[in-house]
Amino acid sequence: LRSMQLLAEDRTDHMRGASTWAGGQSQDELMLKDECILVDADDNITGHASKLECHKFLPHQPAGLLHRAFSVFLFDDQGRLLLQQRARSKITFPSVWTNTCCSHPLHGQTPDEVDQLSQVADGTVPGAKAAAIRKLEHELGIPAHQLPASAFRFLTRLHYCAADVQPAATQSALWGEHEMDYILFIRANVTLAPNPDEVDEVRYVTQEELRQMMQPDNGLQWSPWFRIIAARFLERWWADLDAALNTDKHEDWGTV
Ligand code: DMA
Ligand code: MN
Repeated sequence: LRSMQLLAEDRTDHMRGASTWAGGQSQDELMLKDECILVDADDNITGHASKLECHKFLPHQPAGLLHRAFSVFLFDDQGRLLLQQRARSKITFPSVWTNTCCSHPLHGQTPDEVDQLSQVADGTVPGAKAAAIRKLEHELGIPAHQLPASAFRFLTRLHYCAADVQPAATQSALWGEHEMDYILFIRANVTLAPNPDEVDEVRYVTQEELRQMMQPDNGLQWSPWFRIIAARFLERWWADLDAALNTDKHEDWGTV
């Protein structure tokens, strides 16, 4: 709950034009510590900046800073997709339902999480995969040995921007995402131990169950990136899951 307080204070401070940020608790600390990789619209690396800087949507920076991200879609051996509901204490997009795990490859990690464009062009993206393994363990408690890098399939990149309007706090969006999102599929049977700082709920769903869950009348909130990916790609890739996981049929490494 400390995060929530800091969040409220921080929003107020930004509205007054000041900027104070008291670190100390995990979500706030990660906002300062995590150094995201800045890119241009062609995914060329232009530098790095804190997660806080990247995700602030302010008058002088209305779309934040474009940075790299990844979105993992993990399926079990029955072809069900693992969803998570983000923790209510997340600073950006709290409480929304979304795909298995999302985060950012970071600057300055060991093993290296910064992919060169040659590693995008050849589809290997070891940096994005290493970041995915790190965060699947952090958010969902999946041991790394259950997630060999070779089991991930890099499908494509999506460039999107979405403001996070949290009506309880303020009418104006102060946070958002502006990302070059690497979409990774994996099929693995895993053990879960969700981290309550990150995840409120997890659920395996079939395609039909997801369709039901996403009906507007049942009132669940969905992350904007998940809604975009669901509308543009997920249905056809999931319907053809063996090919998506085991062949190059749905790979598109050249297009953003
Ligand atoms: C950011 O995810 C990445 C995407 C694709 C939205 P996140 O906010 O869950 O990142 P983190 O868990 O590192 O805060
Ligand atoms: Mn981001």
